[in-house]
Amino acid sequence: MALEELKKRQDMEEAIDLIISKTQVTEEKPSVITPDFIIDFFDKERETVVVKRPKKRVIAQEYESEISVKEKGDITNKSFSQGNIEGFIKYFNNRYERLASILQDRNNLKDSTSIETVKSTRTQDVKIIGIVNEIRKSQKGHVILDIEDPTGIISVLVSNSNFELLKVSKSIVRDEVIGVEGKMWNDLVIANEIHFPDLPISREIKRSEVPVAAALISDVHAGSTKFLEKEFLQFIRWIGGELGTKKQRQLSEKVKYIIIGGDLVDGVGIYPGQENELVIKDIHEQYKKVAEFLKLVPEHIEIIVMPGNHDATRQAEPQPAILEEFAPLFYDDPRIHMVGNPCHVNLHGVDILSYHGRSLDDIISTIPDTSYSRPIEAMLEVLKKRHLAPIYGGKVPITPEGFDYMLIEEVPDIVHFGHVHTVGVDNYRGTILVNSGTFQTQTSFQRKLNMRPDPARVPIIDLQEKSTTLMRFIH
Ligand code: D5M
Ligand code: FE
Ligand code: ZN
Repeated sequence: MALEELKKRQDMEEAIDLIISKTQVTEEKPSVITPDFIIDFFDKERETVVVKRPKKRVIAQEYESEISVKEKGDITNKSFSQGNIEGFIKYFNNRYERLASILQDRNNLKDSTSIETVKSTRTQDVKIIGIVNEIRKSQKGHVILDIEDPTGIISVLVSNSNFELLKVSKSIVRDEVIGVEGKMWNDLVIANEIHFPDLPISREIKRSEVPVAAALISDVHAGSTKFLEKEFLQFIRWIGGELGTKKQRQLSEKVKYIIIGGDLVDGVGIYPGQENELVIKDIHEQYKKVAEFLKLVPEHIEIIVMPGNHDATRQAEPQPAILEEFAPLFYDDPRIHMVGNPCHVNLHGVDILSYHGRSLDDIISTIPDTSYSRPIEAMLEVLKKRHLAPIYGGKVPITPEGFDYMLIEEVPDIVHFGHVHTVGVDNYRGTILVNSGTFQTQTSFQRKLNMRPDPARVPIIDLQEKSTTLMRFIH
């Protein structure tokens, strides 16, 4: 009667072959082939077939990618720096003109005048816009700012009795562009108000029309002994829909983009004694390691790769994309987009400004009340100044290009930084601020500085809902 059961199968010969081949390797091979055995066998086969069926399409696969990198904001393949005094002057003129024009758009600075006019006409009320040349404190506790525009330089005094303005003046840094309202007193301007270019108070919120999300990461530091390889793989597996609660998997289905904000690898020769903290001592091999991980990311996801200070490209900012000779596998993969630092990427109509964030070291060491443990506060300062690296000649090496790439001219919908290895998410005047943390645990250097990284946490931004979820891949 087993034969009757077999005959019911569409292709009897194939069915027999299948039974023979499969039963040879199992322990269930019965001495007599019964009808029940055949029914049972094909039931089990069916279960196996279900598992082998191609994975169901996820949400992000249903939509075409919409990605554009703003050419004008990316230094890759076009550094014109003259590296001389003229280049330097051109750079600061460009910075001044573009930031002054943002400040002039504000109602209270529309009628600002040049510093030369202030000096020559000796009017009582003064409104000026200038670059902060120097900041000093007088013996009596007044703050004195030397402000310069293309026509001249003037000293602005913030009185020791004006507590509110003194507080504001604490966040002023050298080389930024500010607006000042005040009154003349001898050769000094006594400041009443100080204005930063800042973001507009309100504007239209831009969203994607389709339900897609972006995962923002940075500071992977592959090659380092402190690289959290297991946790990074968990992240990749979550992206692939293999891990997480139902809700977390639903979110992973929307992920269509991964932006990597620099420090993909630990590099070599970045700091003294680094060789003792490297498991992979060849930078090509370090990039190969990252490429192997990225190969596991589902095909429909686009990956944007920006350099940081540990990556293989010039150190001075703006940085061109990671060089092909060090990371050829990245250039071979059509869904990997190699961009410079900083870069402006538009995804489904949403503007994202990504910057590695090295200037945060200068901001945190200069502005009181900013710290490595709360990166958003330092990022806010940068945003209000509408400049990613306002302090020239600090820890961040800046190449004086004729065009200031570090200026935040258009208001971004999302600002993505890394570098400080701590995570932060916030919203300021309609702009989402993210620091994407790291996949590296504390290094010996960071231990000496008492810097505590917050590793293996990844902000995911739903570009349609404009909401952020902070995933954790570490216990
Ligand atoms: O930097 C990660 C963080 O650690 C960042 O906030 C700077 C700090 N850091 C690391 N190395 C140094 C040195 N040598 N000097 C000053 N600050 C440092 P990352 O660039 O990711 O290593
Ligand atoms: Fe880093
Ligand atoms: Zn860094």
